[in-house]
Amino acid sequence: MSTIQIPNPHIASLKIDHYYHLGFNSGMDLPKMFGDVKLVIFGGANDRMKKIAQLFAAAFYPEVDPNTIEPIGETSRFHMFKVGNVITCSHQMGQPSFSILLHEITKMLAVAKAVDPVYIRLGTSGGIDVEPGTVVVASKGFNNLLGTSHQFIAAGKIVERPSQFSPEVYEPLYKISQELGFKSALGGTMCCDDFYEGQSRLDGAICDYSEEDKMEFLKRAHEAGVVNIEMESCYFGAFCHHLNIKAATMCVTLVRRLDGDQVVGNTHAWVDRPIAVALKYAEGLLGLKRHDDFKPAEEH
Ligand code: R2B
Ligand code: URA
Repeated sequence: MSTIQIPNPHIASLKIDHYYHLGFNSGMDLPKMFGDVKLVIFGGANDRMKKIAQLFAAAFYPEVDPNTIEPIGETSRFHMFKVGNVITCSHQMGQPSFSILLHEITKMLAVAKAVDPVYIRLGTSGGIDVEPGTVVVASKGFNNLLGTSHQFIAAGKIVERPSQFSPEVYEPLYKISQELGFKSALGGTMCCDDFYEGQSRLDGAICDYSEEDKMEFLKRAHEAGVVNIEMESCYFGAFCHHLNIKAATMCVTLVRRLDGDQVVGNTHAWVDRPIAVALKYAEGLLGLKRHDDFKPAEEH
């Protein structure tokens, strides 16, 4: 058991560290506010993170009325909710946005002395060769050159960090997903910095490659071990691995990219699946009795 260790030596010289985008700072009584956090659930959208907070309240914290749950802190960028030992927080779209959230929330939880918090991203994705509605649990993140590292530029130099998730989190998630009867896969999740050209779609406003180029790349990605494609996992895996934070990404697929690019129809039933898996996983992690009977919406 340990708290998060922040390796940045410069933080110690700050009298107060302001977590600007979250609206909290290190001068607040963070141990009282966040010292009990055991699980942090991330996902793109504000309303989904509110719904997940409400579902966690109904499942594990019957003393909390789900209708009273509101975002805490600054809400212009991210929506953060705290229910019992759980934080849910939206990260919006893409690695740059998520990176800001990860730096600030992690420093905050370190000061709060939260013990071994587990980070899980629940999201959506495009599957390469799996049926829409498949729950994909990531073992590692791929960049869009098909390497398993995240590359970025810091102080004018390229930095590269391996992107890996934690077997002690992704293995149980995959097992639970199968036990709940969802089409499930465990493997690589590729991350791109945009939804259209970056993911080799043919339906963006600009497309300078051919359909053959797209198909060749998707097949090559599949052969390299990529199961699905989204926009956050590579950074997430690299950040958490670097700081020794237990983490996993679990994304449902909304489209089979070998068949097409457009995301159409009612995807709500699918989006509930990773949530159902996370709730079940949390039973063990939190060690709390379940009070709900949450079932994902039926497929139409
Ligand atoms: C999945 O869905 C979003 C794009 O529609 C993006 O945040 C992602 O990773
Ligand atoms: N999110 C993505 O980033 N890509 C998809 O294809 C679907 C959802």
